[in-house]
Amino acid sequence: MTSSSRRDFLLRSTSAAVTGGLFTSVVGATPTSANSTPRSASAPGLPGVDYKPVVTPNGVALPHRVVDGVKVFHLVAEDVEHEFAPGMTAHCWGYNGRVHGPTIEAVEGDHVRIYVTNRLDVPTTVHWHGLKIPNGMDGVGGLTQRTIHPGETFKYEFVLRQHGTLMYHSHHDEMTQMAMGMMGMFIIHPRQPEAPPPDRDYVYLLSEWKLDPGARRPDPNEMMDFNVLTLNAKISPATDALVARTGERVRIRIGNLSAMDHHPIHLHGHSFVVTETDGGVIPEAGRWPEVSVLVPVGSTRTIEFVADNPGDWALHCHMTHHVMTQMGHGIPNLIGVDPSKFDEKLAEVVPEFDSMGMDMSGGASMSTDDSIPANSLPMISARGPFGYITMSGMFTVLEVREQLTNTGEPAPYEHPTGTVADAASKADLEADGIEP
Ligand SMILES: [Cu+2]
Repeated sequence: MTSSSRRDFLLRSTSAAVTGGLFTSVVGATPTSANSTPRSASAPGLPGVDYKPVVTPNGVALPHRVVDGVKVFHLVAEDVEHEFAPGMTAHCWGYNGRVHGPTIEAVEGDHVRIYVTNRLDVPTTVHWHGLKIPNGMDGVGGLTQRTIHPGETFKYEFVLRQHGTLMYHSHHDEMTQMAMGMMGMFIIHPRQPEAPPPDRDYVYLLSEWKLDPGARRPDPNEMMDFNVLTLNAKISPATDALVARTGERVRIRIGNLSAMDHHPIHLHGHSFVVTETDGGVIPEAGRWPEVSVLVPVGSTRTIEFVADNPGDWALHCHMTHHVMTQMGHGIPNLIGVDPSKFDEKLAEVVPEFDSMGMDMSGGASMSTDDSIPANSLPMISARGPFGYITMSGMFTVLEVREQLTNTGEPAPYEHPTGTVADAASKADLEADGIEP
């Protein structure tokens, strides 16, 4: 199909969809703003009028301009020097100077045109994961298009016929290009929402990497032992916290484009329901309460809940090795071993060695300790108000507060008296008949 016939096809498809009834219910839909005039289903959806923009923690939205009623985006595939957390960077591949790429956000019925410029040294394509689009726009190298050669700019163009939490990623030399970071989220808001938008609408993309201590390139050949597990390409303590005021309705959209691992994402202190997958909205009768949601590779899951429990609540992958960073796994099991002769023996070969004070943090300091290898981080995260938090990787915190400051920044959580677990007193033990 030539580009002009393709455009005709797109235009015909749009008008057919409108006259055919697909969008009939939203033609002339009144936007949420009270003063605005009714707008047609094919008018480009406006932020703040037709939709409430999502928040991508540690990320950004891809800007667009409107040309003759079409939303025009531009993705640039390129080398990116990416920081996973202070002290750990890598030469990755991403889009528009970022790993992962910026979040694309639009509205059901929008006509979008997405230019993709390839500034890499290798051919690539972009696939629009979960989108119901013409086959030739699907971005599968060799199958639905020829690849975008270095220096070329391709044009993808389609009408958004659905709403939901979707994704985009390279679909050429997938194993390498996705392992290098070439992915992002694609959010399509409903033209006419069934319910008011949530107070908070967060977006995460999960991924996994192999980055050996000292290495500067992720290793795409890894298929088992991923050692950097990320939320929006960041590891704790660099993951932004989520924030909510008590009583607010919170939505968290989670996509997973890891190479090999599903991730059970677990939220503390609340229960939630899964409201949609990348296949669409789950009917209310088909939802049930959960505190963990398994996000399979190549899928999205959207959860919603009311933040009704103030405090600092962990949000993390429940696979315990996925909240470690750069953990080595070829280690003998020393649990229960008597280490008393250990230092003596080891001192014969490593004179300076002292096992006292060894822990999994790799030492008390995070970044000033030059005894850890270059471009590496301790396996676990950072200091919390009560000491070391023994999680890194796919871990962040949901900060729920009764009040937020004017800037929206939460103050440190102050636990009401008597609500923090602590050492039991002698009187407690005696009163309850507990013998430690
Ligand atoms: Cu995981």
